[in-house]
Amino acid sequence: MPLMNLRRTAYLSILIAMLLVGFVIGYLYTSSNLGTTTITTTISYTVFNTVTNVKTLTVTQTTTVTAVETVTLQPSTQTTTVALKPRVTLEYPSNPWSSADFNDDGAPEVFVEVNPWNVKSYKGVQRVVIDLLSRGIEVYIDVEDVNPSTWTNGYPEIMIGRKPWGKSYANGYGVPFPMRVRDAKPFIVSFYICLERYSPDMNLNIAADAWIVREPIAKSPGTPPGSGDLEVMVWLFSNNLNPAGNKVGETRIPIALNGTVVDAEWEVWRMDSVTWGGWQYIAFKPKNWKHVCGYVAYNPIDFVREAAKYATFNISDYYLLDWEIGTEWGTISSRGKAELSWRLRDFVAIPGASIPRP
Ligand SMILES: [Ca+2]
Repeated sequence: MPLMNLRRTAYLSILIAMLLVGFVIGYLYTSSNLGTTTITTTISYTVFNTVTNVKTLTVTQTTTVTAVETVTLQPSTQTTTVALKPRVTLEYPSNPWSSADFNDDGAPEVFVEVNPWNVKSYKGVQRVVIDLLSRGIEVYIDVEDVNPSTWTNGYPEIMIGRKPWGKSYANGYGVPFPMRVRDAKPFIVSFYICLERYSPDMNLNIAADAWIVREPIAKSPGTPPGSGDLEVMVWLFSNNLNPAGNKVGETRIPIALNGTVVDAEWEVWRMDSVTWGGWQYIAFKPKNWKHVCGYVAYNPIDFVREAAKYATFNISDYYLLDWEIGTEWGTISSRGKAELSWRLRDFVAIPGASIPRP
C-alpha cells in the first residue's frame, strides 16, 4: 500500500478510536448520576482503559497529524497537542511543590509535592518529575545522613483537593471537595503505580492519605488539624512499616487491581490521638496481599464510610478535604539511608462512579 494511504488509514483509525473514546467518556459523564452499582462497575473499567488509550493516541498525534491534516480532526482531539510544558521537575528544597493542569484549562487537576515533612537535615537528592502527558509523576529519592532517623521522614505525593494547611483546592477533576461526610457522593481514583526500586532495609509504604476535619477547620483554609480531627490512610504495600496505633479490626472493601475487582481484606489500625498533632488516625492495611506495580481503582468514600465506624467520635458532619497518593519513606531501620524510585501515571478521579463488591 502506498505510504500516504497507509498514513491515511492510520489517521482514520486513530480518529475512529478517539471518537469512540469520546463517546465512552460522554456516556460515562452522562450516566454517572444513574446511581445503580451495576452500571457504575462497567463504567469504571471503561475509563480505566480509556485513559490509557487517550494518552497513547494523543502523544502519537502531537508530532504527526496536526501538521498534515488538522482540518479533519475533531476539536476534542487536539486538546493536549500544544502549549504544554510536558515535564516539570520538582526538587527539594529549591522547588518542592507545584500544581498541575493536565488539560490546560486553567483549573489544576492535582498538586504534587516532594514533602519531606519529617526531615531536618540530609545529604542527597529528593526529586519528583511531573509528566503532564501521562498525567503522572516520577519519584526519585537517594539520601543518607537523614536526621532524624525515624519511621516516616517524607511522603512524596500527588493529590486532589486541599490539605488542611493548604490555601486552595485542586478540583479540576470535578470531585467537589470539601465534601460533608453525611452527603458524600462516590467517586473513583484510578491510576497506574509501579515501585521500581527501594533499599530493602528502609521503611516504606504505598499509601493514600486523607483529611476529614471539623467544619471550622474545613471552612478556614490554612488551619492545621488537631484534636477532634481525623486522618485516614489506605495502604497498598508496606516494607518494615506498620500503621500508627494498634490493630482494631478487619474488614472487606472492594478494590480494582489490574482491571479485576477484588473483595479485598483489610486490617484496620487506629491511634486515638497522634503524638505529632493530636488528631485521630485510622489506616486500612492490606491483609495478606500487596500491590507493588500495576493499575489500581477504588472509591475513597467506601473507606470514609468504614472509617466512620471505627472513629471514636461522630464524623457525619465533618468534611473530607482531599485524597493523596504517595509513599511514606523512613530510615529508622536503614540508619539514615534511603533509596527509592517509583512512577505513577494515568491518574484520574471520576465523580459519581463507584466500585461494587465482586
Ligand atoms: Ca485542568
